[in-house]
Amino acid sequence: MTAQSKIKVDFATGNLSGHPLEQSVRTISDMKGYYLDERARQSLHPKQVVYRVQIADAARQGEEGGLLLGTTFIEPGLVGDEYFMTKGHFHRHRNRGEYYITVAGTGALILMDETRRTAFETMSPGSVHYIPFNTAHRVANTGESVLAFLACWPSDAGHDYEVIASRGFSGRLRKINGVATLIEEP
Ligand code: PAN
Ligand code: ZN
Repeated sequence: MTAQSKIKVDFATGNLSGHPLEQSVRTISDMKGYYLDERARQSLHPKQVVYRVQIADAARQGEEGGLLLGTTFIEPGLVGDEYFMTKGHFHRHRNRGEYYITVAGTGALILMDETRRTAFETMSPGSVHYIPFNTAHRVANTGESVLAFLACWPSDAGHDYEVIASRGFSGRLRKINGVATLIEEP
């Protein structure tokens, strides 16, 4: 007996299709507090999309032993000299890792361990990134086109946005003389 998979990935764009599929959107107004230059953020249209996330079989969230698959699409753009980026999070269960696989565009995966040491890996189509447990992760689009990446993570990992929302990462990825540069926060 053969069964047809219900979800498909378009490897040109990263787009997931089929069902069940859950989609969420983060706009400029959702990103209040995440950028250094708050006036630059306010000068952009509040409904401007920063990123979208598609999650296959999101009902599995919280299920021990399962895996989730999603695609994130980050628009190109800047808030001051900071790139459009995801909010970033630790997993609520700190001992849960994750894979990111870049499909389209160019970007940077910013990683911060629990001692607040921050580093980044460059992302381009085909690049595979392992996010170890106990590590906060955020992605910035450093290119001129949409950055799309697939993610696979344990369904019971959960998302803890609190630490990043209140303290941020210890470094910000900024476009300095045209180059993505990690600037340590004072
Ligand atoms: C990803 C992220 C996605 C959006 O699926 O959730 O890229 O980023 P934020 O969750 O930080 O807004 C993932 O890391 N899941 O665990
Ligand atoms: Zn994650």
